[in-house]
Amino acid sequence: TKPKPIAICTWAFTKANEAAGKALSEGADALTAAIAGCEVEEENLKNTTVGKGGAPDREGNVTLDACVMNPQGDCGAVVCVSTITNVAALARKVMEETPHVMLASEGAEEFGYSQGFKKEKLLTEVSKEAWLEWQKTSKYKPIINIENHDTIGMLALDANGDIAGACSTSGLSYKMKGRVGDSPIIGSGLFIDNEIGGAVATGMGEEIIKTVGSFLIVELMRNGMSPQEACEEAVRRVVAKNKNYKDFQVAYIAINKAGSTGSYCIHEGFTMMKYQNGINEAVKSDFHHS
Ligand code: SD4
Repeated sequence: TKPKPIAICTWAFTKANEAAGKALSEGADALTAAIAGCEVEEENLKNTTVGKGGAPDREGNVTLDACVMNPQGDCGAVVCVSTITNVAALARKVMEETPHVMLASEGAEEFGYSQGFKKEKLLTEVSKEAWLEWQKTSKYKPIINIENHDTIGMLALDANGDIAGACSTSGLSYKMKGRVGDSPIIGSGLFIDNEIGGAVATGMGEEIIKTVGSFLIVELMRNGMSPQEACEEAVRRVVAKNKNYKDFQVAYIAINKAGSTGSYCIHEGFTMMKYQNGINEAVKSDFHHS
């Protein structure tokens, strides 16, 4: 028997996860539901790590990264987008309407306008002021779990039992101009194999890319691990490769075909949201280091 539809996402994005979960209950396919969840945070001006209102790079430009992957194994991504809010939906258009997987900066933006996306200013007054304040010291040290809102990674299992995912971020605050993290990189920030399951990441993108975290988790599940065991092993790989792991956060969530879910992170403070059967719950993640 098929599991009941499930939506899970990174961090305590209650509304986003509920939007995805409800969409699934109303019959949406997994990819549509995952993108609907991301849109809630992309449009939330108070979230300074996703979409409009995101923290800018060192030079004051907000640049967004996103990717999506569907149950057929198709994927799409956009990187360094500075004028369009709904970048997960834009990544879907790249997947569906172009012969490519990834478009960057102006190319992605121009393609977006041609698809009906609005040109917008993404830097809000609040984010601008925080950036001006940061400029006084210009210390570049990403802070662990600064707030309870961060990159959104969504995984959805729909009524057909199909799995899809989406990931959307403004990246690390005050990053170098042109810096791209793991979130739009298929296999690192997100990976789906509809025969096995899916995984999505949040945290220090450089470390996630180095260990190809989301692909690793799906492969570990293929070899028999539960989503929980696979997330734990992927975090262990990051920790084993970088002795400075106490200074950054990496967190993963995963789901398998049977509807089991898992989450794990380096440092205490990460939460996964899970929506199933009309119940939206926050699941505190276990962690490697205290
Ligand atoms: C990045 N992984 O750009 C993203 C940032 C993030 O929670 O997840 N913040 O590296």
